[in-house]
Formats: sequence, structure tokens, C-alpha cells
Amino acid sequence: MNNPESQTMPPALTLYYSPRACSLASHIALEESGLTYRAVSVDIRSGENTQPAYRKISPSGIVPALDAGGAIITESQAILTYVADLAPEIDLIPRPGTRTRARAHEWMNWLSSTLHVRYRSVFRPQAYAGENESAVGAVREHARLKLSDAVSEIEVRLAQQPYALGSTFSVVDAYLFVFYLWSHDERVAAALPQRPHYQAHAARLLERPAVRSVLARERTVRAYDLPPEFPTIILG
Ligand SMILES: N[C@@H](CCC(=O)N[C@@H](CS)C(=O)NCC(=O)O)C(=O)O
Repeated sequence: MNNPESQTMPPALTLYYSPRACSLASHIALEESGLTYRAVSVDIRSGENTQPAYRKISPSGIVPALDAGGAIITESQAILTYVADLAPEIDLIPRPGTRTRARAHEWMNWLSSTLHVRYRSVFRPQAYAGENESAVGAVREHARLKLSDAVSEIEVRLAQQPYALGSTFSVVDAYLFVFYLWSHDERVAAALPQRPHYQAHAARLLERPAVRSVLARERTVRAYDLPPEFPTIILG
């Protein structure tokens, strides 16, 4: 039988993303990979993700979603790993069976299940507290504290090495970069600790042509702020 996974050519790839959402990590990974892909914006701010057209692609309505030759893959960790594996020569993730590969999954899983959830609990506490006002306030306040702890943990880890996995860039760094942008959101910025190593990490990412061109593309769909400490950055 013809096994589509055994094809030597990568499948046609379409990424569905929303500007500045967690899908930015997958967007950067695709650009870094050198693979041919299409990027389609589904702006969650304007509710495009709730429309039937997108629900047909991603029934839960979340981004990112990657159409890989007709198979829809969701969850950032899955997409980042898949894209990195499609372009092994670019070294966007360590080889299977290595401890650094396990470390990459440790990071990505933590970013998705812990850090992202803490941001969401501040930005959209109703997702956890329902509509009860005092519960909403309590979830938001507690999440702010927990978010501070998580950002401190990132700071400690990045003090030891320039990139998440050591001395070279990987898809984990693209994922970390998203949450660095979010750390400047006015709903959390004042509550977060100083983060010079995380800032230096973001500066390293902003030197990468792939990161710049993805930011330029996303910001033509909907402009969003870049970290204020990089006022002169030129994208594109
Ligand atoms: N665990 C998922 C989370 C995806 C997610 O929460 N995406 C957000 C954007 S950052 C979204 O699509 N929100 C729209 C909604 O929840 O309706 C992942 O890591 O990819």
C-alpha cells in the first residue's frame, strides 16, 4: 500500500495563524526551515477563528493549525516538532533518542501547559473562573503571581546559556520568543520581574532574518507592538 509518510517530498504546508498569538512560534519555525509553505491569517481578535470557514479546518477554532497535505495538525509542540523534523539539515530540534531532544519536549510542554496557561489566566480568566466576578479577580491575581514565578524560572535558565537548549537556536527559542512579546502586555508587564537574560535572548532572535520577516508579515495583517527596548528594529 502507498504510505503517504514514506514520500520523499514534504507535503504541501499551510499554516493558519493569528498575529502575535502563540502561532507565531510555528510561523517562525516554518520560515527558519526553508520549506515552502503558505501562511493564512485567521485573526482571533476579530473572531475570524469562530467562523464556519475556519471551524471546518480546525473544529476547536484555535490557532495554530497546520495543514500538511490534507492532515490538520494542531498544538504548537506537535507542529514545531513536525516542521523541525521535515528539515533535519537545518537543525531546528535535536535528533530523536538524544537527551537534548527530551529537553526540547520538556521545554515545549512546559511552555504550552504551564506558561501559556498562566498568561491565559491573566488575559482571559473567564476561561477558568466562569463569569463570577470575584472568582475572575481571584484567578487573575493568583495567575499573575504564578506567571512571575514562571518568568523568573526562564530567566534562571537563560542565564546559563544563550539559547533554550544550549549554544544554538532551536524551535524552542521561537516558542519562548512569543511569550517574551506577551510579557510586555500592559495586563502583566508591571507585575513581572526584571528579565535581562530573557531580553538578551529576544535580542538574539530579533537578529534572525526569518524572525524579522515573519514579524513584518504578521504586522501587515494587524500591527502589534514590539518590545519597547528595541525601538529601532527594522523588519522585513
Ligand atoms: N495548546 C495550544 C493552545 C492554542 C491556543 O490557545 N491558541 C490561542 C491563541 S494563542 C487561540 O487560538 N485562541 C482562540 C480561542 O481560544 O478561541 C497550543 O499550544 O497550540
